[in-house]
Amino acid sequence: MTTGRAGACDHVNGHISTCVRAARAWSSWFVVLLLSASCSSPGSAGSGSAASGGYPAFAGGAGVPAGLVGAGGAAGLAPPVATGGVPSGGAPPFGAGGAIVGGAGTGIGGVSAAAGGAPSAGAGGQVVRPPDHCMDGEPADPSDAMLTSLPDEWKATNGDIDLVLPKPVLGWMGARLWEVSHDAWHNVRRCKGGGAPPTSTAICAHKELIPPDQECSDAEDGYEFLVTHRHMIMTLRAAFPQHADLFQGFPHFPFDATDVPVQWQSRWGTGWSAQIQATARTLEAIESNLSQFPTEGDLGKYIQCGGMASGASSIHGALHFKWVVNSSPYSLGKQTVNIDNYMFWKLHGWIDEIWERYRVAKGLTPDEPKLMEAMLVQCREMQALGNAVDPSARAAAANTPLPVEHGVFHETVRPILERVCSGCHSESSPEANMSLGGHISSADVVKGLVNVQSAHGGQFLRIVPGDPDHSWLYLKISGMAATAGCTGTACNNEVMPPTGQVTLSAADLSTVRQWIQSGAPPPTQ
Ligand SMILES: [Cu+2]
Repeated sequence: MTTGRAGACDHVNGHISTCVRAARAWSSWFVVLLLSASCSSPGSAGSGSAASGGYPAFAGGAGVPAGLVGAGGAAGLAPPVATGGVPSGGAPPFGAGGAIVGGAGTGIGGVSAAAGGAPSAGAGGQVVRPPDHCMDGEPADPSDAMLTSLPDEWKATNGDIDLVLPKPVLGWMGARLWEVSHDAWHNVRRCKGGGAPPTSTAICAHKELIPPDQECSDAEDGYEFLVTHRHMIMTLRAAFPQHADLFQGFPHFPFDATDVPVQWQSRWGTGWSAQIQATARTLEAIESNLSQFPTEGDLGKYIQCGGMASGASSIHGALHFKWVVNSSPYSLGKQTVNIDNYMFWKLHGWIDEIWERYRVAKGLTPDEPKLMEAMLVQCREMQALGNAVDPSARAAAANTPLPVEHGVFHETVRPILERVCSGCHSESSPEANMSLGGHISSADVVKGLVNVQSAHGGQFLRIVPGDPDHSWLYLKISGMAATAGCTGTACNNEVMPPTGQVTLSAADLSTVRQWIQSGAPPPTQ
């Protein structure tokens, strides 16, 4: 693939520059660097021979751009990322030793060694180091040639269809522990109050991995949210270059049911809330709304967190939860597996696109050193998190038999929660740190509810025995949260479940209410 690159810096319809589009097609950020060398500084030495000579070698699917080194001779990548402070796990700075051409040279020191599979002296006196996907990018996966661009379908017993990435892609991600790393990436941002209490976040035992910027606490967290998902998107597009459209976002926010695949249309429900529509319009006109977001991180925080202080829900959450198939093993609402879901990439691709438009409007280039470094840091972080989590421990827990239980909660309330809520609030990835179903005993579900502080309900407890009208869970499902007088900075008044196909009947509501009213007793064994 030799998508147009030379002189392809003009902006398309005020959208992302074609350079970036081309970069994304192949798409490791290190290719962005190469491209930006030719895009952002036309006329520089970097836009000349070495750069052009290098692209086909990489884009042709070899994955490892041996051709770059060959063509470039002594050209070394000007490494804006290698500015120190990168927790690089021992990899030496790359590009060192190579001649830097016009500040935008091409070719990566040591990549030639990686290409051979064994470290050896690189050409031009380059530093030799082992292959490093965070710096080299991922090679195209052989299975790419056999894929179609169609997602797989998973069918629930009620006929709901979940769309899932093709099996080879799931295998690729699994082999790299992406599901667990991505899950841990979010959880580790909830260890210090990002979500309370951290019931299922074993990752929090790894204190050294807990970032100071916890979920939704500040703009830095918002920035990391954008960057880490871009890291994943671009890596996948590099690994499956012929099917990069699997990881392409919605072309615009799905305002109408017809904007989403036909398999999801039955779950459209009542559409979007007025607030989400307003948020979407703000983002779709991002070039006119720059002043609302002083920094990229502010934009990321707005997308990820919404305006929780004012009770506004986030557009990221709304997109995640609208199409949840509760019983799906690939549920969009289950953080442990949601990256398997086709929709995950549609929604995150769209978010990434909005962010890129913001960057372009702000005059930020794809090779901005801050971004390059942040991408590398996020790649390293995911790797460290994946290594810290032991997937076999998780599997063992899933195989532990549950106790036999009885009682009102277990027999009447639990089935409702299981049907309506467990797609997002499961034991394995409890949204808001609250498990309402999955492989968990009813005793533990109740323990996580009764007299437990709510995560996004201000002063409210989840369940106050005998008092449904002051129990945040009941207020949320009955639609009374907005008028309940939640105070503080963590009030999300959105009705649960989110607007979509799954609904609670009046009978369901009264079952839950009666259980709370009678003192919310735990199950018996
Ligand atoms: Cu995520």
